[in-house]
Amino acid sequence: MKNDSKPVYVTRSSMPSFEEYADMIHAMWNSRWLTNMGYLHEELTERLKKEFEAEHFLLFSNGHMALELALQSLEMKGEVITTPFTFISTTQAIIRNGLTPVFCDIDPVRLTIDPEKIEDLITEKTCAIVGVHVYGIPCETRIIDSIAAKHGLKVIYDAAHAFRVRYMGKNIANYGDVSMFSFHATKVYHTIEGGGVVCHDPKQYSRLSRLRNFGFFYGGLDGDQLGVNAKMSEFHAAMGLCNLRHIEQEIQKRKEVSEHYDQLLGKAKGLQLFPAIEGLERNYAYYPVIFLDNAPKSRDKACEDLEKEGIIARKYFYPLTSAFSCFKGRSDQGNTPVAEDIANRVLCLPLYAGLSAEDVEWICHIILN
Ligand code: T4K
Repeated sequence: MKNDSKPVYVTRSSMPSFEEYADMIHAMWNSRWLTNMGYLHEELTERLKKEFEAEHFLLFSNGHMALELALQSLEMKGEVITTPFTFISTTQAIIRNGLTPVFCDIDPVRLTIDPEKIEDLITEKTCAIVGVHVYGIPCETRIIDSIAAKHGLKVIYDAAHAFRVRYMGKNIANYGDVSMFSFHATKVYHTIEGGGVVCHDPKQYSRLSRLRNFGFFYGGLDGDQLGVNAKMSEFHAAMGLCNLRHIEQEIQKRKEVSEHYDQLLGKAKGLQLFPAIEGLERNYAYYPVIFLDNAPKSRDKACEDLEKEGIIARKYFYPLTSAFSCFKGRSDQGNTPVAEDIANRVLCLPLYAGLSAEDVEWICHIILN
């Protein structure tokens, strides 16, 4: 039996060697050009444009600002159909733009917004659909994109978890009108703090590039957008450039850990694991497990038992964002029984490149007992 005093967290940031990072920041250190679209920022932008197979890509200080400004750049008013099964950032970005979230239920297998339920929620006030590729599971993009085209709605994907995900032969960034990625330290690919947006309309791209720089073009004199400071610094871009070199190995190691979990948990009755989805190339960002049995609070019991052994699994995403007190009076909680049920049963197990086989076995032993 395992006897290790170190906590095992839900994830652990991937890091280049100290020497590799120091080498990356060396020239910048001497030049004293630390931020404001510096050399490393521009180089990372070019690399990520290739990564996302996109013409229009912008870096941001974090994923939340990327999403909030992406929504602002679409200049919308009214209601946005969205999922409550997400991190609070998604809903906050909608509300902080003066838009009203209308919560749609999720698919019980994919855990993403249920396209069958979207059309019933469309009113004359609906302006957009905000889907979340939760845990790197793609939304049903083809159906959502066609519903949006039929009703003249914008489609925004919160792809915070979906770096390197491909779906139906395309990079996930190339669905919908705009996709936001988080490059936070807890993500598969990170820049410590950071975010990115892929969009397809050059006018929107231009607005967005001003919004992240106080509303004006860098070096310009007039600001025609109500912007903020959401620029990425050179230190963050340097980490991003280093981590990009290692992303293949990072994902491969996460795949191995995930497959080890699958082997040990796959035959257990009462556990729903990551869904098999045709056309999906995964990034192994999260390892969600759904406790299907009827025993009350079996997810909570498993979480407590793991914690007693120093294993910090996380209930991403409980509670639903529609239940957050800061949204009271700003939106209806919606009718989302599937999302509520999943939020009460889901647990994300530790998953990161250096997680040992012994730890995986110990975690599974605790869960299966
Ligand atoms: N949309 C969605 C769907 C999102 O999930 C998120 C963020 C966003 C939008 C907004 O993107 P950002 O603005 O964050 O770029 C974490 C992350 O802070 C957040 O990025 C993420 N989603 C959310 C799901 O999880 P916490 O409060 O659970 O993280 P924390 O600090 O408890 O860290 C979790 C574990 O990660 C720690 O136990 C250990 C490890 N860790 C953490 C940090 C901060 C590291 O190894 N290194 C670190 O530096 O929110």
